[in-house]
Amino acid sequence: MSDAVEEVVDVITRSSAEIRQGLVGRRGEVDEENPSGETQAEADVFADELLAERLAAIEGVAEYASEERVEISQVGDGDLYVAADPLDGSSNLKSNNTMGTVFGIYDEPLPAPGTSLVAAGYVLYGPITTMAYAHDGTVTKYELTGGERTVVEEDVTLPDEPLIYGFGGRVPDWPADFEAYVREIESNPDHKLRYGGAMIGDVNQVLTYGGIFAYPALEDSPRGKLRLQFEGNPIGYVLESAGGRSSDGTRSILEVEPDELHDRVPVHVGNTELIDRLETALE
Ligand code: P6P
Repeated sequence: MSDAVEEVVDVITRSSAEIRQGLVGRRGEVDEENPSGETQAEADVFADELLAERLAAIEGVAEYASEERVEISQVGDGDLYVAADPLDGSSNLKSNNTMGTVFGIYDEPLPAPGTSLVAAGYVLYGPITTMAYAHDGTVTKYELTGGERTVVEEDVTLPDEPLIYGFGGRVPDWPADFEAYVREIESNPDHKLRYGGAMIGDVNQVLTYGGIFAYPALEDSPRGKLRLQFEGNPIGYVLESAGGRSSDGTRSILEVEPDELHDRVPVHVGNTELIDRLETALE
């Protein structure tokens, strides 16, 4: 891990402790929308401003961009470009369910394809604060306490036998070919449904138990809901580093060339066999 990449991960580790603590008292909404047209929670703004300030102070970081801000912040002349979803699943705050912080560290100016990621990961605010971090083709899991991280598992790989599935969007809005695929997955008695409304919580279950998470293309939203720079790419990079696959329905999410910073992308991640079958089903 290069010094600058290590410093970014250290800053995110330390910041996650303050983000988690800062959720208390910030469960309301602000009278603003993010660039994707979603109403912002107080905690979204808090997490974004905290990360922006801390990451901008790192010499090796050139740009910071997030789901919560329209423009890319030029913060230095380094060679790392950091994209974050500061608080993924913030709508879960009201119901006190899991949320996360997602980050991608790119080596070219944003918006950038996932193939230019040098590292990516996510912090999960569950019963325990944990991090899954992918770099150099391997995934490490940490427990985070007091602003420090402790390795709990190295060389994390998806279990061979998929167990869970979770699919976003309304069923009536699923294209027929995707729905047929879902029915096939559901028909396997070894699979069970897990969907919690925060991508990071659902993806972490896939990383832990094997299976598939998807927020697919919808009839009224062909690019789905999730954002390429801040969600699709980092999660695709983590799952592919863990021996799984990602797909926008036709190819690895990491191959998708962005047009705009806030592009959406259909997200499907999980065991290779399930993603391969998905792409065949959508052909
Ligand atoms: P829905 C959270 O707002 C998010 O961006 C992802 O974390 C999550 O997977 C998805 O949206 C949930 O969307 O339509 O189920 O509320």
